Amino acid sequence: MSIRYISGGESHGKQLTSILEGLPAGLKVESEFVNAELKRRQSGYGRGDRMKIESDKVIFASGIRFGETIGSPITLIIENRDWVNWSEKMSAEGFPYGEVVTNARPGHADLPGVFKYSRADIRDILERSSARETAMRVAAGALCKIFLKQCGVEISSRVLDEDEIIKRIDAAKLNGDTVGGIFEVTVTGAPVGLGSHIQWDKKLDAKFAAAFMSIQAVKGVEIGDAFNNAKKFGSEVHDEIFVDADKNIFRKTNRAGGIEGGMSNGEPIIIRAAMKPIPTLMKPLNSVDISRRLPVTACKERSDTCAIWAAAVVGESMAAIVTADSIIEKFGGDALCDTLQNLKNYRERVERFNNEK
Ligand code: EPS
Repeated sequence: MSIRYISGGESHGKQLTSILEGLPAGLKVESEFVNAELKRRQSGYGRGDRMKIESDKVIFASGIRFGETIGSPITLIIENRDWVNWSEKMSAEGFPYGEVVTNARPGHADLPGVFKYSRADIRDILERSSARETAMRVAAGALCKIFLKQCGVEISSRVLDEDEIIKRIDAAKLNGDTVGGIFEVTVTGAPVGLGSHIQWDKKLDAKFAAAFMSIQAVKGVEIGDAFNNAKKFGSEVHDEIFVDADKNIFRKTNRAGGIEGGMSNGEPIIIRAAMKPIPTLMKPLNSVDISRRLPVTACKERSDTCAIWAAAVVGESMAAIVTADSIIEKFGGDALCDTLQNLKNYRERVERFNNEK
């Protein structure tokens, strides 16, 4: 990996912290853009009361001087406003305080987590499995987006069947239930040839799939119309290749979603992800109390009814991290001027190849 991103922080802990390493020196960055992206993640229909408490703002704690990256690891901090209500229950020192969570939620990390980490309090698991940490992915992704813009690459997203989902959220709220959905992220302007066919771990689609699957509650990922294409004939699926009067090679369709053979092919890259309904239900499902080993209903943590619009913004951020990583891997990432010059040379070389008479 050319870009390394790692984060720490519990949902109701003091703060989220992350280190983003690998962005070139000389990139002009502003906290306003990062904060605007953080705000986008916090909105969307079906979010819970927590989002009324939080108003996420980034703090740059290293790697940036006078508004420019300097090539060293970038440390990012987002403070949790809700910490004031949790400082005793989540204290790093002292004795256990507050109620122990023992009712596991079906579909959540709760049960496998307590087995794996040998914890008596499910809170020790749910605090980190929470989607709160995705705020930091968005901050890191925003910096990658700023870099990508310099490279002529833009990232956007949309939620599929929005009207239908909104109706389902209204019904779910009344029933104490939750709703999932599908979102789509599009990467435009990426040069042909990011990723590679030569090895499993170099394939660009594999990198996107892993990055998207790592988003909380995402259970399916497709590139282009993958699941639909699987039901069709090859002749209906593959994007035919044509040549125009000037001998330029082109295509009329993009059913492959911009990736062939594990490489970007110059078309927009389209990634879709299916999010299951959030496992925290206000009308909880049957479960077991892990301490008393008795049948109970699952715990009711304050939660969202649906977070699909937030997930779409997180998806954009993961796509930004993967795309920036692939660009830096191919074109270098010490000084921005070198990266951009290398990218320009490559784009020109590809253009000449395409125009070869
Ligand atoms: C979450 C539960 C809710 C969400 C939270 C993720 O938080 P709380 O338990 O404090 O009400 O609001 O999402 C965020 C805090 C966020 O920033 O996205 C969960 O259980 O995953």
